[in-house]
Amino acid sequence: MNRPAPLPATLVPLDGARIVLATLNAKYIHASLGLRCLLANMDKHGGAGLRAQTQLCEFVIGQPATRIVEELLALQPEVIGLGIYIWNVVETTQVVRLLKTLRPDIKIVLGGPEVSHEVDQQEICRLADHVVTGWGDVSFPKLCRALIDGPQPLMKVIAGEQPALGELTLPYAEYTSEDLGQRLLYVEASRGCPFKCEFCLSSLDKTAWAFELDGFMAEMDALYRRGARNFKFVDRTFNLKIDNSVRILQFFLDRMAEAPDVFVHFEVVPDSLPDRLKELIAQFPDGSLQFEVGIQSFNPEVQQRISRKQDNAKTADNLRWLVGHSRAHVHADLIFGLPGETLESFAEGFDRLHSLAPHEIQFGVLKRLRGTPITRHTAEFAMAYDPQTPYTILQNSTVDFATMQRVKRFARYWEMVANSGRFAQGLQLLLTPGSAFGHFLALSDWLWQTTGKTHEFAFEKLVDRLFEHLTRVRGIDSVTVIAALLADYQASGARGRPQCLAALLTGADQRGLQGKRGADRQARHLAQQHGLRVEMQKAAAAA
Ligand code: B12
Ligand code: SF4
Repeated sequence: MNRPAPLPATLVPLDGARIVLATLNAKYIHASLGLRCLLANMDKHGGAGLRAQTQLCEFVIGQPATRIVEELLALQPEVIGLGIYIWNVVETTQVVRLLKTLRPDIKIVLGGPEVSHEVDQQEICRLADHVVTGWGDVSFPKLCRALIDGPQPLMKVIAGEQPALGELTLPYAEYTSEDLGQRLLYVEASRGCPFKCEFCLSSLDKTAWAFELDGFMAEMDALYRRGARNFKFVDRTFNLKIDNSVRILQFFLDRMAEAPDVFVHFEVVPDSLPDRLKELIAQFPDGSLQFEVGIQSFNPEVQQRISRKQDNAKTADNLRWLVGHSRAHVHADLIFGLPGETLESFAEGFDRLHSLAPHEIQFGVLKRLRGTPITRHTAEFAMAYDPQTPYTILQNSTVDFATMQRVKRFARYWEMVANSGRFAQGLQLLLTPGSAFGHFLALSDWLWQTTGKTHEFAFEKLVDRLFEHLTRVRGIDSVTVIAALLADYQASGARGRPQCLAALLTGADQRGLQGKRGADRQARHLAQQHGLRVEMQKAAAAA
């Protein structure tokens, strides 16, 4: 869906605004919760009147830095606060460079996870006036007050205060009606994580803190009454405090009858799914609930090495239950490239996960996030990471560079073929019998050798490629393959003609398609809504 990015032309300077809070989101559909938290606390922690002097301004990566700067300067701010994340640090560095060249008098304040660690090693931090590390809800308003009214702050790097959550004003009233209608709404019932997985920034938190539940639920209700239907919980572990999880699930379940288009996404740890939760989960209708289940690795040795505590047997049971007894969409995450993991041990874990049949396997490659304790393995396992964002692993002592490249292509093709959901039947043929990982790696290697591409495959082209691979390379008889691919193709609703199916997509089929066009028109608006839903689901799962 091509939704317009927030066009600069719509940015009208707020009367009396002296502070601009800005960030570059990964896509338009992602609304920044972090900035809204800061905005909501301007008065409470910066003093009366500061909220009215602050304007929120969101951009999207890919927009030219000069345009962004032009728009920021047109707002005539005295202070610009920028939210810095792994996905925007490169582009925002250029924005700050331009701002400092054009208007060195404007105070630039940075914050966000990317600049909360290794501050002295980053060009963007060198260019800025101030960097707030960690939480910004209290420290940003205070800093702005000082920058505007004095006395001028002396410290460049400020450790963000971390108050009890009850001292924060909740940010949800800051979502506009445009946000409610067109974007994924991020919400948080808790912050922090008690677990210590070393690749993850949240491992530094050491504990989790819950927002006071009555107040939080009242905000969810207000959002819902204003028309919000797509909620993504950013809680690191939704199923930590089961009483709270139950109440939150019940809240959304109660609204399903009058609003069947409600969609809620949660991140869960896989080995804790008590019966109270299962009973509720089982009642959610199709398409309304999505779980992101972090597995990361099934290898006990690797799990222990990276301090990830996970009961693999319980994990498998719970996944089986979710897939078999609920209608929730289940996305399971795996990470390739962890220290000590080999291609073979990863393949074993992949096959184990695949046999549990989650709806999607999100195949990630290890990244060395700034500040994460995974660096303690760098020397022992010869971990070589790309120095450019997103700092992806290039090779280590158990996986050489060439193999890493192979697996990265696998991940890309997996997204295109398996996670696209367009090849249900074809995948049945492709991934069996034996090792699903082995079969898909063979397809991946073959696709790369024969096309040299990992992007820009038209669906029709992909159907033809699969046909060729399954018949010529795998030796499966063409009648079986065509039956599977034809079923997939027709289920997809696509209208082109892959070569291998051309003879079967006969005039009669085409007439059938034409006859359906009237109904199609009628269904178009439903399809648009569905498109938004699918995009929401995909976007929600992308973190
Ligand atoms: C939503 C999300 C996304 C969205 C993008 C959202 C957007 N706005 O565009 C999507 C799904 C696209 C995404 C993708 C990825 N993400 Co992500 N994502 C998140 C998530 C789940 C929620 C962010 C959030 O809203 N948090 C809640 C708010 C309140 O916290 P906050 O944003 O940190 O803001 C606070 C402070 O940072 C600070 N602050 C923020 N802005 C500012 C500005 C100023 C001026 C100041 C002073 C302070 C300040 O104050 C805020 C309030 O205390 C976090 C995990 C998490 N739960 O935080 C990961 C997280 C941000 N993502 C992470 C990562 C690694 C990724 C990926 C690389 C994952 C991958 N695929 O491998 C990709 C990168 C995408 C890309 N294109 O390159 C890491 C970030 C590491 C980093 N250094 O930035 C996180 C922290 C996860 C983790 N635990 O490791 N992600
Ligand atoms: S991977 Fe998940 S469980 Fe582990 S520290 Fe990060 S948020 Fe917590």
